[in-house]
Amino acid sequence: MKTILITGAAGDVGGHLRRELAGKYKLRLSDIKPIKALAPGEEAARGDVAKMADMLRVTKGVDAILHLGGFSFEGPWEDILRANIVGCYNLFEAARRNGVKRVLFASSNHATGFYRRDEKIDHRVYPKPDSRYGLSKVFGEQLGSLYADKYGMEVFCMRIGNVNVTPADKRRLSIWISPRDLARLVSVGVENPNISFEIVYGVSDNRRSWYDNANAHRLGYQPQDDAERHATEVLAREKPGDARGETYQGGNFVFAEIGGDPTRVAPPPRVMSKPRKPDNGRKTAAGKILTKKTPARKTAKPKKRQ
Ligand code: 15L
Repeated sequence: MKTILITGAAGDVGGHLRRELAGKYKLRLSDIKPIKALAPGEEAARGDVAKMADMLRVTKGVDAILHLGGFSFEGPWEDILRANIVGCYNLFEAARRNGVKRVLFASSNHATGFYRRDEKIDHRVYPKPDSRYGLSKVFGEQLGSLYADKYGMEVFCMRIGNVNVTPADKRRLSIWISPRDLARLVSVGVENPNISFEIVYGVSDNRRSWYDNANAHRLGYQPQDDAERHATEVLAREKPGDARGETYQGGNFVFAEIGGDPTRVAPPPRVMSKPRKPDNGRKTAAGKILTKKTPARKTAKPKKRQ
């Protein structure tokens, strides 16, 4: 049985996953807070993500890491910097030094929170963080990309919506993930043998989803839950929200501390197209690109019929 390190294991998401993954993996649970009441198959390894020595100790000898640790909402820059930037770096670097290849990174819907609710986005969109917190999640994803390319690590970034037993409000009807669907997604991240660097959305199969989660499905994710089952109940207790928060996917994170006019949010730059072969040469009729090294073969002009 594989041993998985869960950082930030004392939090709510950690609690759901401990229950859902019990018996499937051995769990090493790490958090800055003490973890009490260990279940069979669990061990505790207390550690502060901001301390490299702690991360080197807790990452030793595991098969994969699920990095939930750090600040899980908007906060002062000093806290985000310590827990989510320094902490994330320490985690990846400690994993690399200890030879742990597989890291599942708990990214967030707030990495793309400045997309509008009338847009459907996939894993290839340009990030549009809605907060310092969202920005730290973009940092974590890009750190994962660096460690995958440079050191051959296998990094699975899950842009998690909101983990709860039932969806809490109207916005969450689009981004909710049930604990058991999250456990399914985590299992894909741990077990799929062909992961180098991937971004997926951590959401259930919600009818109102703002995400095209084809990449997760391609990798084997089969969510079973849909927030719609709870929609009548959720909408009946919904109070009218702030129009600014209603426009963007990130909700309240978007308009917290907002200074400018939120209707003027810039469209994403056109930089996310697929890389192409350099077309610094001419193309043959078959579409082959000719560079200086591969000159065009002279083709004889068809002779005119006499
Ligand atoms: C998140 O990323 C947070 O960790 C969580 O606390 C929720 O606020 C969630 O997003 C959300 O958007 O509902």
